[in-house]
Amino acid sequence: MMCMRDEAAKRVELVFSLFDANGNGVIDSDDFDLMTDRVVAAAAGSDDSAKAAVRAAFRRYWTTLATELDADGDGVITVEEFRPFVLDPERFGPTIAEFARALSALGDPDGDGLIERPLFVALMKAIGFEEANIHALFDAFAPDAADRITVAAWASGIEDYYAPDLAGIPGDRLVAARTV
Ligand SMILES: [Ca+2]
Ligand SMILES: [Ca+2]
Repeated sequence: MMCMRDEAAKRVELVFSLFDANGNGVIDSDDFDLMTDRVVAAAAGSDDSAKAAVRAAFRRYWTTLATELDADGDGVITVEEFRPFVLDPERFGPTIAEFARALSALGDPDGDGLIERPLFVALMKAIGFEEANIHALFDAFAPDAADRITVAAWASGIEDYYAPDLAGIPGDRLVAARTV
């Protein structure tokens, strides 16, 4: 049995609550359609291939959950099913790696490898994170003098967010100051 930190459980419980975009308490295909449309709408400056890549990554995220977890075929995933599965790097790591690459690329429409704060905030707000926590996360990625972070920093931050044994990482900022 692998070590699962409380912080890791809280991180993915937050993701679960945000991904339940239609608010019915479970994750379903409809949620991913809503979430994907919101994120793509926030990425207005990205080209079609970057938008297609993030759509494919969201679709893979959902189909991995549905294929691996929805044994009874009712089309919904509960938080009790979601939490241990997405925190299992053996089973979910490749899906998260693709998701991290595609999402972080949306932050860099001009392809210079750097992400400015306003676009980062817009994309993370589209997912549903709280604005103050998004700024805290951006700051934790150590932006440069021009207030930019690297695409690589965000991509690895997303992968770390799903690491069962990590705590005290930038991604914890998304949970820490939660007001609800
Ligand atoms: Ca739902
Ligand atoms: Ca850029």
